[in-house]
Amino acid sequence: MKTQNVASKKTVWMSTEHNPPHHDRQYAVDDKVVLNGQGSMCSSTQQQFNPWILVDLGAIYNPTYVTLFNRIDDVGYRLHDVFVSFGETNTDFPVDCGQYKGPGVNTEVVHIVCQKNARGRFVKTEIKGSTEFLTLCEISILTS
Ligand SMILES: [Ca+2]
Repeated sequence: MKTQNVASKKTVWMSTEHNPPHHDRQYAVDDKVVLNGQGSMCSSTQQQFNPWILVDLGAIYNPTYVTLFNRIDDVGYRLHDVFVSFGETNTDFPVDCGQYKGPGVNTEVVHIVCQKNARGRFVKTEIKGSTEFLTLCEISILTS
């Protein structure tokens, strides 16, 4: 079966936005992974406690795995203690996909294989338990 990135060009929300407009939330789903210095053209929150990026897939899907593209140029270690979960509303995310302990390295591509029967419309990617920037150049959510 052909896999499909159901996050592509969908609507994204972030807990905060670092240095607008260089890290706009839509960069996370624009189908591009760009090396542009200072992580620009990658989505990034401010440095804050429990930062998150939320993708609205527009309909309910059964994702197989989620792929996170870390920033390319520098400070890749900021990606750590990441939890990906799903919900059918944008306020509650009861379905775990999986997690990534990290710390990441520059250019790292993180595949998180979802637990079986993971299902939802809203996908939350969150660094839990830390005050950190959450910077992602792309989020792919694959269904088959
Ligand atoms: Ca991108």
